[in-house]
Amino acid sequence: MNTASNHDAHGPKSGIMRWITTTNHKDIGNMYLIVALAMFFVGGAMAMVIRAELFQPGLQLVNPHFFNQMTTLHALIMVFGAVMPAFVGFANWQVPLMIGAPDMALPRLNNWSFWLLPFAAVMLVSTLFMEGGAPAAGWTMYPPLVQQTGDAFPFLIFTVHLLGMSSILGAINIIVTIVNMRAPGMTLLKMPMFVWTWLITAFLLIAVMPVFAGAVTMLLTDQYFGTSFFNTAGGGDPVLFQHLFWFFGHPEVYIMILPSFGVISQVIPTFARKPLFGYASMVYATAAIAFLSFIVWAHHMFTVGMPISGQLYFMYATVLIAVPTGVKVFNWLATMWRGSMTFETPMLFALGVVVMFTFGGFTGVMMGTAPTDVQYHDSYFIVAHFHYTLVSGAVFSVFCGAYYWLPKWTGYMYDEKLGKLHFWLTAISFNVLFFPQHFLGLAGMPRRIPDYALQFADWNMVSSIGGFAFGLAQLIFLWVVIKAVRGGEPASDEVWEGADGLEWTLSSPPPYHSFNEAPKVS
Ligand code: CU1
Repeated sequence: MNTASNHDAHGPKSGIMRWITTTNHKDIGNMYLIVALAMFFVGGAMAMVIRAELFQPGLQLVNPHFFNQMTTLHALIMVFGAVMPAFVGFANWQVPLMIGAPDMALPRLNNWSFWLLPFAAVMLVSTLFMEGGAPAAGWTMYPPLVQQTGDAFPFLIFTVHLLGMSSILGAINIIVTIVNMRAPGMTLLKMPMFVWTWLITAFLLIAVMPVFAGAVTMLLTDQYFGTSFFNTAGGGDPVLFQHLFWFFGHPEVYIMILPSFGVISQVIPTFARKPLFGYASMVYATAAIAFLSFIVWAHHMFTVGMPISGQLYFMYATVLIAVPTGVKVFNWLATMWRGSMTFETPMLFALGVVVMFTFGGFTGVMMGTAPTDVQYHDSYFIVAHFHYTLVSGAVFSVFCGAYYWLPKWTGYMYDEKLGKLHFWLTAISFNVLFFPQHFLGLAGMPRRIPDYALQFADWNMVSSIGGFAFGLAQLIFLWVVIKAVRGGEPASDEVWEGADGLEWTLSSPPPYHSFNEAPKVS
């Protein structure tokens, strides 16, 4: 495909019009990544406010309502403004390149998918300045609390609709591209793993975004049009909203995690100089995780008073996810086994994902178990858990992919020393930030609270110090990216030595320097 619409009779468009009208997948990928990075810092600044308030017991910096707005917006911005757009940016850049397509299948739709996003993001943040203020009921928007948000409430709903439309249109584009535009000979089971994970993610998006849109529209009609879907006074049930929300919300977790799995399934083989172990099983495990993600939603609701049979079903279904996830972790480890490994920044982040996401998986099993979940529900333990899955699972993977592909995107090598510094400061401060929150939760500290009992003071202070360090460390990433975009040492044809031409879709038997080789030291 060409970029014809990016030209008029007088040649290529220039200035701002070029970016507004572009249909080029690389331009659009860049814009997604820039928005994601900007929103990462906006959402991050809100996290800094949260950790600053929690540095000590007592109310010192912000009032409780503003604190609740911060936790709500931090989550919404990080999920919809930072992590998802970052992976869509990766998809725009890499999916056409990886399948040998000249561009996305629907380039003008691609332009529109992107341009919905910055307006939705700005509208979401602007609710902070509206009469009554930004939503403060948590990103899960449970009624009836969320409807007391005031004037910002309908803007919140509209924002969610815009973000959902952007995601659905993007997902349609990705599916159409992958299904129709693969180079001759690239059968489905020869596609790079990143392409596979995005194909499956796109189906998840199309399946659950409309449910989310429906649920928030029901909130809206309850508030303004006299319906009573979630209003007990009119015969409704607020728990119905939780069912609808989590039918979207649990697959949403995998919408953020599957592309992450895709990225590290590209990176680990490169830096182990071996094909991905168990490629086909990786594909099937991804599909299995996606399927299971639809049938486990009420594990977020064990304490609403559901029948014991319901609790048992959702518990068993949830724990089942450990099987395909275990297949993946095993395959990553088997890929590294006796590989010629080197540890450049992308590999460090990939290893960070494998180790720390898996740890988040363990605490997930603890909470997916109905009888024990009652202990952890709504405590800081769950805050610790989902930050292990979404920060060290998804955000680390965004860093991993960014470092891995920056030389390809910019033509310049990034600063490896600064990259490694970024990784180590990030990994260490991440654990200082979130590991103590397990202890706080187990000791009984509730989540979404601006003040706490004195007994929680010590670990909160440790956590906040880790938080500030984590925030500062991200400025290094910003600097590395700006430096690489501006120039420097040109990237070589084979950036990651010895990995070029890796036929990583090869199936077993593994190559000679793998399992079958005699140990080097005997
Ligand atoms: Cu879930």
